[in-house]
Amino acid sequence: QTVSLIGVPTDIGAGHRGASMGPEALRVAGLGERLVARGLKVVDRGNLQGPLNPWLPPDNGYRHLDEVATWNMAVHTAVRQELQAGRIPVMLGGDHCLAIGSISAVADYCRDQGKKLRVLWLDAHADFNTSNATPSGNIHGMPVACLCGNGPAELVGIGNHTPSTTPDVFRQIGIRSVDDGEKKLVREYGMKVFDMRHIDEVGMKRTMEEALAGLDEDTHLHVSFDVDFLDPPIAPGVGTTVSGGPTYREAQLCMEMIADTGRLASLDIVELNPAYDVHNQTGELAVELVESLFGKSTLIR
Ligand code: DIR
Ligand code: MN
Ligand code: MN
Ligand code: MN
Repeated sequence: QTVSLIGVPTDIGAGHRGASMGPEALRVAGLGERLVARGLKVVDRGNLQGPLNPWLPPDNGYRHLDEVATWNMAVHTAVRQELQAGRIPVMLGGDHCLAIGSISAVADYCRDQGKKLRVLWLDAHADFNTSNATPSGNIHGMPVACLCGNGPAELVGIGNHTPSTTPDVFRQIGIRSVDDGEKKLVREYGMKVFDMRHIDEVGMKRTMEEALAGLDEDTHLHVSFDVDFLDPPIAPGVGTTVSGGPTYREAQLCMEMIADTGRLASLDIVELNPAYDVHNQTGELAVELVESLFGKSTLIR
């Protein structure tokens, strides 16, 4: 199997500068080499290019909408091309708005191939905001809503189908920060949210069994890993830390159980912000977790 690393060096969707340095921090932490050590073939496609961050206030409820659309069209095309060639695209983010491009491409590919899609959204946030509900205008808080058709035409229309996908494909894990207006939308759309309270009550093992239930050999599994999923003391290198996230061991178990399904077919690693990190600690942790996601275990391989 071949993995394609695709750098997406942008922070236009975020409220803090610096996630644009994420792709290089993941490379410096040895992501490519560690995947090679897993027995995978790795091709690094380098970084996509797009507009710089104009750092403007929200306009009509959105910050940088045109720039976000331009970046995501590039992401969509690149991901579609790698999937078509039979490779596993791994996005090196970049802020979480890039999931609009990657998941719209994955959804189009699944439709063409007659495959089912399951998306695991590992995040402190639900990212289900709209221009009305958002407290910030930051589009990294909106990708799930956009993918489900609730967003601006410039983003909802990316790819061959509108909406790109439906709420039922998502399983959101580790959630602990949902804005007031966003809460209503999450309920209205019936999002399947495994929040931190659920993880506290039933444990990560049972949570992942529930989130992974119903996968079969026709399922394409996409993981969208927002690094702010992790508990802040172990992962300071993100712009929007939220206390009370999964511990190191809970995060490892989460990744290991995903690997055990054998269905992982595409991945986003997003919101790593080296400007907030300490000696690339968070970059190195993200790489360690991705090794587990690709099947590293203590006793077998
Ligand atoms: C907040 C923060 N919900 C917003 N969102 C995210 O601005 O929409 N932070 N995704 O990482
Ligand atoms: Mn933010
Ligand atoms: Mn987040
Ligand atoms: Mn996110």
